[in-house]
Amino acid sequence: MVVKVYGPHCASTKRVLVCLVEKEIEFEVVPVDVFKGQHKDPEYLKLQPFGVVPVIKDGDFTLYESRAIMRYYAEKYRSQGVELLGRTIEERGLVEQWLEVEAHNFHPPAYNLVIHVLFPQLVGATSDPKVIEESETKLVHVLNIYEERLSKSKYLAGDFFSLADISHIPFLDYIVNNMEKGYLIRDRKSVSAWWDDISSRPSWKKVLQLYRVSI
Ligand SMILES: N[C@@H](CCC(=O)N[C@@H](CS)C(=O)NCC(=O)O)C(=O)O
Repeated sequence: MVVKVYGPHCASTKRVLVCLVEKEIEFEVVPVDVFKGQHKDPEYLKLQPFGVVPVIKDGDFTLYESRAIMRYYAEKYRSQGVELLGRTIEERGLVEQWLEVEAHNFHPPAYNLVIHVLFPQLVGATSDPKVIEESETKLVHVLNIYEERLSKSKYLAGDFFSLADISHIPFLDYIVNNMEKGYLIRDRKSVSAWWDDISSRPSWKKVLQLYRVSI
């Protein structure tokens, strides 16, 4: 059964797509144009009632929330493709810890920067300098903690690539390549080396090449 992935051009969806590529899972994409408001169409809301992308359909099974989708496929296809959940219960615990850190500490200020720095450039949305300043301060604090962690281990959860690393890629890409805020990464030696490593994986290159246009 080929997995259907809705809204491939959005950053949260790319998190899912990288996971599918790493797990060697066949998928097809269904375009959802958020600029045209297609994510609020009644038919789409039947799949994702909160009106955001992504959502996946796997036969009769529907699932939304990008991190939940990644966890689902990493578990379902445990023995296929790259192992993304760690090999021991402790490694799994650390993968979960850093996935939570990504969702609750990294993502909110990174998302606010995208909304207030990148979106105004792309679609003329309004920008609040106070939000930009506060978000950058929060992100600096988070990235200083990452620097400490990554000076001791190659990846966030340990010396193995995992879902925790994947989850950061799309928004880090915005920060480094789309918002002229690459210094946040490049000023931190270990974070910078980690970014170079995870962003040069064939899975991310493939997703970027296929679905580069993103918001
Ligand atoms: N927690 C959700 C968030 C998804 C999300 O924010 N998607 C954005 C695109 S990256 C979206 O659909 N934005 C449109 C909107 O908020 O109206 C997930 O991880 O799946």
